[in-house]
Amino acid sequence: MVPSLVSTAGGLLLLFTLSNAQLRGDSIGTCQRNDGFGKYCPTTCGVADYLFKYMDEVTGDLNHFGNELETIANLTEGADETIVYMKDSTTSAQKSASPDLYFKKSASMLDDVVRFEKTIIAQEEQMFELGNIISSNERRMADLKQLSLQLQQKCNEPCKDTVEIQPITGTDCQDIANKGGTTSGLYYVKPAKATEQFLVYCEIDSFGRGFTVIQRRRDGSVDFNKNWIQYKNGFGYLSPDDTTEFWLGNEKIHQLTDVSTIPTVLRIELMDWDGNKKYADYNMFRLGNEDDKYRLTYAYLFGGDAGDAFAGFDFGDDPSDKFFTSHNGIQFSTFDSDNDKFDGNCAQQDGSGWWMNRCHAAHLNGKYYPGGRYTKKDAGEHGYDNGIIWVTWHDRWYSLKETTMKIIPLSRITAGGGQQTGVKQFGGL
Ligand SMILES: [Ca+2]
Repeated sequence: MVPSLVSTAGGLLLLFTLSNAQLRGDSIGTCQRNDGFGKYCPTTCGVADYLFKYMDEVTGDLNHFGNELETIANLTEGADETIVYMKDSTTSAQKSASPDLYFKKSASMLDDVVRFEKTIIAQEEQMFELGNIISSNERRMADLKQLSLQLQQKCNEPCKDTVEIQPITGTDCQDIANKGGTTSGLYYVKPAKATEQFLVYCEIDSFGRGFTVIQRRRDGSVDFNKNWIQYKNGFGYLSPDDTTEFWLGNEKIHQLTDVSTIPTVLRIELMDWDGNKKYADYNMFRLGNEDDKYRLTYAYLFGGDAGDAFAGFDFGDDPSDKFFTSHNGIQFSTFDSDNDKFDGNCAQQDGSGWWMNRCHAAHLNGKYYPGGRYTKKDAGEHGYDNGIIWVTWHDRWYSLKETTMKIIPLSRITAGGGQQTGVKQFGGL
């Protein structure tokens, strides 16, 4: 193609040269001699002849040139298509490729702005809620201030909540009743062998009988799983209105009962979860000293309707059950002082200090089971952690609701009144 184009260009150059000659006319002075035109300067006719002479060739070249242009045009058309394609590609590339840094930044900022807008709306909602809470708190604070003022006024009044201890003292509660004490409440007593006085709850009835209370269970508020020292000294709470649970203490009970001249009666009062009440009186009740591990002794069941659980009980498991569950003559045991007749540790497994044999038919310091009924599962796999038991009334899987253990001189037990109307002599049950 290139040689052809060169020849075509040469033909065109010739054409222009001829045209110039034509425009100049017959200006001989400047005419150049040329072998193609003869020995004369060409004239119009001569030029025409000359052109006719080359016309076919020029036409051919023109046609060829036209073809070439057409080819080029076709190529251009392809280029257009290419350009369109490239444009599309660029757009597509822009769409798909990662945006540049600034585009990213601006997009990110937009996202941030949207997010901040959302955050601001959320925070406004929160502030509204907080505002409500603040209002609510302010109202509460106002109420509390009002309460505080009321309390302050009450506090300014003389306090009436001090424990009232009655002024009369004696060797025990009967002695206090004998001295004129008529009100049940807290008194100081000092038994003959005691080195110092101690506080007790005296239950004084209208017949002038003064019971010294040594044990009280009411609601399970005091844990009776205590050690030797605690059972020795006593634990729980003495209250002037008899509303609290306590164990007076083995040493004090020993001092109160270690009176050779005056027989003492232990009265046990029991209440179940239906409100039924029963009691048992044991005559000649006495607790040995600490060296004898506060051994329990009594002479016999003196009265009551609760049955003689202290004498043991035949559970049907073994003929020796009754003998090994009796309590008379048995030493006191705690989990840290095992004085029982059992290979194991009754106090530890049953969760209380008590006059443990192997182990018991009566167990008034047992675990407190609200509602009364408990199962082996509640009490542990081997029936440990027994409840408050008095098996001659309720079975061993029934824990009593309330118990009281109190003492009184034998001489006063028959004075009449209250539960004494039901007292029967031993053997009459
Ligand atoms: Ca033992």
